Amino acid sequence: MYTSTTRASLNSHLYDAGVSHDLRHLINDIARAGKYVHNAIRTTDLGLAGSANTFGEDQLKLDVLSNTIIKEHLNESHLVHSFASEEEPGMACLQKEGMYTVVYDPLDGSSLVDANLAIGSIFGIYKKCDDMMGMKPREQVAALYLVYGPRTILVYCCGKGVHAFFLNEVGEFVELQRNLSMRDEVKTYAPGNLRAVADTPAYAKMMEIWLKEKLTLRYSGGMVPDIHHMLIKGAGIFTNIGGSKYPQGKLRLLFEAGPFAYIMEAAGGGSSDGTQSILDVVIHDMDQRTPVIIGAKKEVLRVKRVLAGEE
Ligand code: P6P
Repeated sequence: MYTSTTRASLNSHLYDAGVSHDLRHLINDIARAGKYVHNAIRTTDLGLAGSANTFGEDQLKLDVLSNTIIKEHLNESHLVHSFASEEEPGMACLQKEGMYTVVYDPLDGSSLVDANLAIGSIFGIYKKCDDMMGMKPREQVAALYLVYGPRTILVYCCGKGVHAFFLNEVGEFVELQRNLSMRDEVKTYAPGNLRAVADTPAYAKMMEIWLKEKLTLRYSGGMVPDIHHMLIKGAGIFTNIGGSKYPQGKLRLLFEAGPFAYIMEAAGGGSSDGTQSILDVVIHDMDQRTPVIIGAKKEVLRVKRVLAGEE
């Protein structure tokens, strides 16, 4: 039985880690929003909201509710100058005096909820700006995600290690594991957008290599639990590359790939869009998609070589 008295709270951890007061307060406010999303997942009836997001995807009631919950908490923090949500078009200003710009996917993988699979919320935090065009995910000052599964876990990074917390019995995020780190090992693989195997021979070759090496498949269809799995185990590789249906891959640079690349590389792993670190991909569109290769650093390099026909 865990008791919060024996484990540092998220707030005390952030304070002891020397995170600036403003960023500490913002992360605490995002964590508070996560508790309400955790509750919404368990109590909101499933089904379509009757609206569509900027990608033309049907929004579930939960997508809309999660987006609203997070937006309200960002507003209440009085620390957010502007934000961009995967569920809304463009950027919006919250408070002129705010110090940060927050980009987020309020409920990634929400279509998995009716199958009772784990899903998550993803956040990237930048110094305040009014226009992100020309910027890169490397400019993030923090990134965090929550994964809503058998337990609700929050993982954050502010550039001083990657740390995990769980929502305990009294509704407090308490420390689960400090300094998550990636070994250069790949025992499991999480290959997304497998439909691309049919029209991308190099992807088919990569699958053959992993099958011949008898790696263990660990793929749920939810980016957040699938990458969290690697960070907690300290090994693995995750891919979601382009094909005919999604030429640039299915995943979004700003809301999904950028925050995870920040966290994964801070944990000693690697990330790539097939050419360069995802952190160095220039943002030219808020809805930009990107191929994603992320996980153990050496394996990311091998995937890059195979996809480039160099191996
Ligand atoms: P595929 C969920 O819809 C999502 O955005 C990510 O969470 C996940 O990794 C990906 O799409 C799944 O893509 O092509 O495997 O269905």
